[in-house]
Amino acid sequence: TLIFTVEDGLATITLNQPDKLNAISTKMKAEMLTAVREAGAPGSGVRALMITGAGRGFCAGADLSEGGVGGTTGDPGANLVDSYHPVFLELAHLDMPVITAVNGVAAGAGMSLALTADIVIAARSAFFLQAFVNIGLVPDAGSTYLLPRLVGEARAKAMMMLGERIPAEQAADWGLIYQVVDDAALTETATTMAQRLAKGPTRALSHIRHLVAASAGNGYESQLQAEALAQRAAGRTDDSREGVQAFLEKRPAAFTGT
Ligand code: LHQ
Repeated sequence: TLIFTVEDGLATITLNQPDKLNAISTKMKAEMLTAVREAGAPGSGVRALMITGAGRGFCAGADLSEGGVGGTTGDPGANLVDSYHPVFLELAHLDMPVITAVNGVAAGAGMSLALTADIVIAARSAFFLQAFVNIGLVPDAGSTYLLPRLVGEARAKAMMMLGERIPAEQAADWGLIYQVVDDAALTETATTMAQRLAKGPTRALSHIRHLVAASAGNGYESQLQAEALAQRAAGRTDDSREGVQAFLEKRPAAFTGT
């Protein structure tokens, strides 16, 4: 239900249930967990992860054709805790940059998945949908955490309560995502950006994503402290030495991720 490839330090997960707009089936959740773990495993050589979808959708959220949203136990809460949260937490804990290339609809938990990325790029025809309320449910898989932080409570609550499609351009205007590109340019633009990140100073990029994630729960002083700790670690990397040396020698830096 997904395609996982690794090339030159870039791992790509392509959700692959196009006839269901890549709705998240039980099998897909298990495969996602395996793929994300493989990407993040020490010694994997992976330095960036890109997630995209096959066909005309990115991800339509929970697979509603599997007999409701309760998963194997019939309890949606347990379904989330048992099989969604491990995937989303594994993604959040990855020590590398994550990009989502949103090629079409990102709905429900599929929208939550899109927003787990550090950088979200969408095709012009894509749209974002807090689909949950349309089936009498509440936003999950991190949407109530991420969405208000990205667009503010007014827009977040309107999206969550009205369950309306938000076109990619509007999402970019709101600051929900980073960039919109023409449909035909999505794969190349996102892949080029992800390849660039895969050749970046991986330790620094990892600290950046974790610092920004931590900032939501930290006060100013604690965050200054967190920055100092991360800078101490980043400043001791080969990539930091290389970056400074390359600057002084007026040449591009050759980062190795160490
Ligand atoms: C689908 C789905 C789908 C199966 C389209 N499942 N087949 C909640 C509770 C607890 C634990 C787990 O997690 C969650 C999280 C959630 O994500 S809840 C929200 C679940 N998602 C939705 O409610 C979205 C349902 N889908 C839609 O509203 C529409 O399909 C969207 C807006 C995504 C796309 O609309 P269209 O572009 O008009 O396409 P379509 O509706 O014609 O869909 C195309 C096909 O994909 C169709 O199958 P068919 O055999 O008729 O061609 C759909 O049945 C299928 N599909 N979403 N989630």
